[in-house]
Parts: sequence; structure tokens; C-alpha cells
Amino acid sequence: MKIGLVGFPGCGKSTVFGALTGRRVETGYASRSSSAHLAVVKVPDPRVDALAELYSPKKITYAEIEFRDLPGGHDAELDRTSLNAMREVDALCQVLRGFESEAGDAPDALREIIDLEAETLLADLQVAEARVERLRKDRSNPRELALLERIQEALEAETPLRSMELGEEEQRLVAGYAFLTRKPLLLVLNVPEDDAALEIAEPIRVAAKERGLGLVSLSGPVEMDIAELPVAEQPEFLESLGLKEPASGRFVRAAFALIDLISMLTAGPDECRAWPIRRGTFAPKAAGRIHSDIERGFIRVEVTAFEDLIELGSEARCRDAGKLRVEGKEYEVCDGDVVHFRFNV
Ligand SMILES: Nc1nc2c(ncn2[C@@H]2O[C@H](COP(=O)(O)OP(=O)(O)OP(=O)(O)O)[C@@H](O)[C@H]2O)c(=O)[nH]1
Ligand SMILES: [Mg+2]
Repeated sequence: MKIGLVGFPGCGKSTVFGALTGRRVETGYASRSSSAHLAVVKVPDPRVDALAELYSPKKITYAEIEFRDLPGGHDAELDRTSLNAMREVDALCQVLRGFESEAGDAPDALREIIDLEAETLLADLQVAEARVERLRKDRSNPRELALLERIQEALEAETPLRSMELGEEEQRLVAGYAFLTRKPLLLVLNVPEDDAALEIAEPIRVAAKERGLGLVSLSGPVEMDIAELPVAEQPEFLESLGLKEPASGRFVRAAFALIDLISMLTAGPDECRAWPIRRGTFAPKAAGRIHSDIERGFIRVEVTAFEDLIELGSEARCRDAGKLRVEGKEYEVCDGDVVHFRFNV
């Protein structure tokens, strides 16, 4: 799962990226280069910690999301490189400049929300128009044509595609086009240090709400400082700023929810681990996250809910209490399921 940090030049993408990843990847601010920086970020998960306490495993592994710091383009516009880079990620986080720019421009986050929306609508419209024209000509796929005409209409009416209800087959059809306004979007307001604990201004909150978008705020440079402090010294520093936890925690959780991921858990003396899977994934496909052999040779899965396992203290006790279920191919794995796959290859 890849999440791209996007936004207009100089809005603070690289700074937010640094805040998110601390010094694990970047030392100091990423320079203003045209290439994308990558970082894999762990998703904090108390359930994995609880399982680890139960099993004392050799290894503990958290779910991870990959963040990409995408190039901002030139001048005030997003160029083709930036737009294409956006197509390759699963979800977008738009960084909004909440501080005065290097050139002395006052922040205008609302304008940035509207402008990015306009540019992505236009980019999608170009894709839809080209495809509609093609499909009209070769008459090969009337269903896809009908769908793309609807999509074109929505885009012309300036409706982002993420607010369009699509059936399962339609979703499959559009997936290949990588429409930008179809990608889940989270807004991240990058504010000055003094505003780190303040409520976000109302017009921005309203704009996010109207569009059904998530909104978080953080102060990039401050969070960067926090990420660089020894863990033991972080709480005191956070408190002095009126904050409860570092941005990485809040932000990563919001991003995880954004892409509709849930955690499947595995536990044992070797490893306790969270596996990110999409909500609604069937057991064999979920097994494939662990290894393709397990998907191929899937027989069944034994499932205990995390809460039951912690409450009863062992899988044997869960079995005795009837809390260990055996499920088949049609089972949709739920958030917090502790699973054992049985397979045969
Ligand atoms: N005052 C202030 N300056 C900031 C803040 N965040 C970033 N900056 C500065 O703004 C400038 C641009 O920040 P970057 O993080 O490089 O922005 P960017 O979006 O990655 O820029 P491009 O990659 O060129 O599009 C840098 O000089 C940062 O130090 C902030 O919260 N407050
Ligand atoms: Mg940058």
C-alpha cells in the first residue's frame, strides 16, 4: 500500500515526510529534488504488543505503509511528472501550506484544496475523453463505454470520482485507469509551531467535510524535532507544546484508515505480526499476503478473535471454550482476527 504526499511546490511535503519518518530514513529536510523519496512507516498497534506479551516471540512485526514524497512540480502548477507520480500510489495525502512561504506569500490552504481538485479533475477528464472517443470508434465494449460516459459527465460537472457510487464490476473496470479523483484523499495542514495545538480554521474544516475528506494538522518542523529526540524525552516536549502524541502516530493511523485497511494478526513463539489487508478480503487471498503457497494450497483457516485470545490466555483455552472457529474459502477476514492457515501444496 503506497501513499503519496502531494501538494503545490513548497507546501512542505518533504518536511512532513521527514516528520513522519524521523531520522530512520532522512537526516534533516529532504532537498528540493525532482525525484520521489520513499519511506516505509510502521503502524503502531497495541494488539501486536499484547500478543507479544503472551507469546514472547523471537520477532515482532507491525503493519507497514509506504509513503512517497512526490515532486511538487514547477512554479505554481503541478506538471505532468507530478500527476503521473500520483497515478502510481493507492491513496493521496495533500499537504497544505499553513505558513508564510519563502517568497512571503500568506498561506491559503482553501485555495490549494480547490486548485488541486481542479487540476486532478482536468487530468481525469482528459483520460476519460480519450477513452470514450476510442470506445465509440471501435464499439468493442458498450458497457465500458456507458460507464466512461457517466464518468465523463461527472467530471464535467466537477464531481470527484471518489464520490461516485460504483458497482463491483464497474470498480474493476475503472481500476485500470488510475483516476486521480477516485483515489482516497487525506488533507494534512502543515502549520507553524505556535499553531500546532490549535483547532483548524473553520473554512478549511468545512471544505474537508463537504468533500467527505479526512483532515489532520501538524507542524512539520516541530514534529521533525520530536522524531529526533530520544523516546524517553518525547512526552515532556510534546506536553510543552500542548500535544498528546507525535504526528507520526495520528497521521499514520488516519492514513491506514484512509485506504480501508484492517489488520489480520498471526501469533506464535516465532513471530507476532500484523498483516494489513483490505476490508472484505476472503481467507485464501488474505493467506496469500503471507505466502503464495498458502493461498494456492488453502484448505481452511482457524480463527480466534484477538479479544478472546487475550481474555482466555491461550489458543487451547479458546478451543475448549468454543471460541476457535474453523472457516473456509468464503470467509471474509475481520480486523483483529488471529489466524492459522491450513494448507497443502
Ligand atoms: N515557517 C515554516 N517553514 C516551513 C514549514 N514547513 C516547511 N517549511 C519550509 O518551506 C520550504 C519548503 O518546504 P519543503 O518541505 O521542501 O516543501 P515541498 O513541498 O517538499 O517542496 P517541493 O518539493 O519543492 O515542492 C522549506 O524551506 C521548509 O523549511 C513550516 O511549517 N513553517
Ligand atoms: Mg519536496
